[in-house]
Amino acid sequence: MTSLAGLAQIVDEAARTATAIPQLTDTLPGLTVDDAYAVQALSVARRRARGERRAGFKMGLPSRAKMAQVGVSEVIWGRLTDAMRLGEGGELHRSRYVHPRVEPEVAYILKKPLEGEVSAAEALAALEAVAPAVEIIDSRYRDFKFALPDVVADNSSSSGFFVGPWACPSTDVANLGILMEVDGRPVQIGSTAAILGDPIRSLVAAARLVARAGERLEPGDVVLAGGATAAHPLAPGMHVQTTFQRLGRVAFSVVA
Ligand code: OOG
Ligand code: MG
Repeated sequence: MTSLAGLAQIVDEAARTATAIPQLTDTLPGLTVDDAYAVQALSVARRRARGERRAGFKMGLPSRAKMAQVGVSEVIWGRLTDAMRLGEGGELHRSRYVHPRVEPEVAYILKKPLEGEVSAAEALAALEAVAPAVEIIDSRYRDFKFALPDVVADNSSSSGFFVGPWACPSTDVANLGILMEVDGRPVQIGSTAAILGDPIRSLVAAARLVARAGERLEPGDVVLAGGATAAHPLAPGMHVQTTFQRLGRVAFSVVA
């Protein structure tokens, strides 16, 4: 059987070279979710060895819209590096991805650590700031199709993120309207309440789930709370603008 390190190399190379691969579970139907998280950790260690730095964590599939879109119904998480952070108002290069999609999220940045079982009040007290954000997800699997262990091993499709203006941590983001437009045309409309009822619950879940992997959320970490709506496929020439009630907007253009 292929080692976990061997699987980490496969998913990391697929991401690095923007090449679609078959699902790991096609040939390894017994791959467990725990093994998949170990593969994820090893693949992100390869990025770190190339000089990428820790930037935080992303939560995945916190909303029904997202679960329905990909057919996996469990909250998952992944790791962010500084190389994934894209410049707000800037450009996204389509050729660096296999089949990128964009989804509206809420970003938190921490000023205190969070570890294990924490309350929503403790999570709020650990916040430095909150911001509107969009995540660029790019499953490395052919046709964006995967089972739970596949997507977890593939760092939960992490590939990029744009963060808008940081706001005061006491800003209530529990139920804010979101409008995502492509070239001025609405493509997704939703609310931050789709994220586990309130995105702060996603931060609480992040503290709990990363602790299972022996890690904790650290001061300076960015945590993406997860997609509030289904994700929208990206193509060169598109201008994407996502407006969040109260928080402001995040915009970028897609180039070849
Ligand atoms: C898995 C990652 C999901 C989210 O915010 O729900 C995710 C995927 O849809 O490829 O990032
Ligand atoms: Mg996401």
